[in-house]
Amino acid sequence: MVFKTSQLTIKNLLAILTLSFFTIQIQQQLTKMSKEPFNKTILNPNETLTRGELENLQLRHLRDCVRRLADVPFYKQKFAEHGVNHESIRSLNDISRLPLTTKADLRNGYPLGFLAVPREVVARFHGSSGTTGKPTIVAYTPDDLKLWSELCARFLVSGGLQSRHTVQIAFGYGLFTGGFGLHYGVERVGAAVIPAAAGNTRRQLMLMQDMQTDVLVCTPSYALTIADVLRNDNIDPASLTLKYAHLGGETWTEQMRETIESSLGILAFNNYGLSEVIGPGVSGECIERTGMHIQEDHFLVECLDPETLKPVPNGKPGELVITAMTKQAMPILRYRTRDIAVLYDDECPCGRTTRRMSRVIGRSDDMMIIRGVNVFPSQIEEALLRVEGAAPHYQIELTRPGTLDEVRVKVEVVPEKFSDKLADMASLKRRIEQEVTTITGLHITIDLLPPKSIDRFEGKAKRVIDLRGMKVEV
Ligand code: DLL
Repeated sequence: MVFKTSQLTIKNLLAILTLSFFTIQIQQQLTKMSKEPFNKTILNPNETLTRGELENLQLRHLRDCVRRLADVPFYKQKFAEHGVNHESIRSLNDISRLPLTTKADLRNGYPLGFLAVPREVVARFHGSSGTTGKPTIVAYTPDDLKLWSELCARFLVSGGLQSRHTVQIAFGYGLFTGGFGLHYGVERVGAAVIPAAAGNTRRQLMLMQDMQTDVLVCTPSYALTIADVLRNDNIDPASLTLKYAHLGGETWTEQMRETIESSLGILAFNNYGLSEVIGPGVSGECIERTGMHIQEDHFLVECLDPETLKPVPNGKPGELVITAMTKQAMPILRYRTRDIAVLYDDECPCGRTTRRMSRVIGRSDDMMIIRGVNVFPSQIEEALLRVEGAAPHYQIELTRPGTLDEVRVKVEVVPEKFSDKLADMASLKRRIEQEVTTITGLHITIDLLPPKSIDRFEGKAKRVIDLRGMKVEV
């Protein structure tokens, strides 16, 4: 799908960011209500380098990375086409001379075409699920695994983790990088891990109560599912010892954060990453929650217009393109993540000097073009959660009855507001539709559903049901 940067979309995105800013202020108030004094330790001195020191280190890492990639067939050919080698990288700006890498390139190299070390040196494989049924395989040497734990430990510590804590990991353990990545990150901090894995929500709650879990690690949608069961079973969140959650792996909004925090009585921190680059550990929030600090000593992050592939002006949303410079088994150059976010380079009061990224606003490939307007699912979520009575459980259904995309949003009503009075439900529906129009500029039909009618998620949520390929009667 082609990304069209329409005026309206940029306006909408800026509106989201402005709103997020105010929500961040509220979040900071909440921080003061933390259940224990917040530990502001910074794990690695590289997180506080001056810009000059950092750029010198990055340049060394980038040149070394290009040198190590020269024998990987894909890059060997691309370097020849672009007329570059490691010696042509004289400044960080020279990154624009290097080739981009896409998911399709990795797929063409399936399974191990991008391996940059002899296979005997590999210590672990992971993979990300793909639309083709075959995962994209990624590989790690023992040093890569050490680095990965260190990077996860950095963001965990920046979000309050201390060695005396007990951490319950409710991510899938398997090819998915979430479970193992966070597991070793927690161990690196010296905290205790409960490798609960995803699913069996009542058992998760039992473990949380019996083992006095301090920190929960999972996807935001699974945190919401856990909060739902807690409320269903009439468990008082104050009876839990839970203090923090480190959530990532999928897009979520500030409104969703508020819901998770208030229903579990915790502080929830966002962290970001992707398997092709390393897994979780690319960036994560500190206590200030003014964006996720990027681990810039290992990753070079560009923010490009997805259509022109030129850098977007500072502070504007664009596609993140990431170079993993220091990985041994599978370094990657300029990987097109498809994730749309904004980069911030102003000072953060936490003391880290690294640039930060906003939460992911959407993906250039899940952007919907509805009657010519670009809409991201996160904008719809934001609108829903602004209306009292709408639950954070929804599904966006895309159809194409003629030549244009049509959208319907199915959203659950919270149990306290669900009523058999038609007038009440009609008024709620109207208020939601108005809010969606304010944020997206479009009239989108809302279908209200009774509580608990939409499937709950244990891993990443599936919010968009795309029926455009199928014949649909409407
Ligand atoms: O989801 C790695 C991860 C696991 C990150 C656990 C954080 C926590 P993949 O399965 O390869 O890897 O999916 C990567 O997930 O390109 C984003 O679109 C999305 N994503 C990851 N973290 C976030 C986040 C893992 N915090 C894809 N906010 C990425 C929004 C996220 N989207």
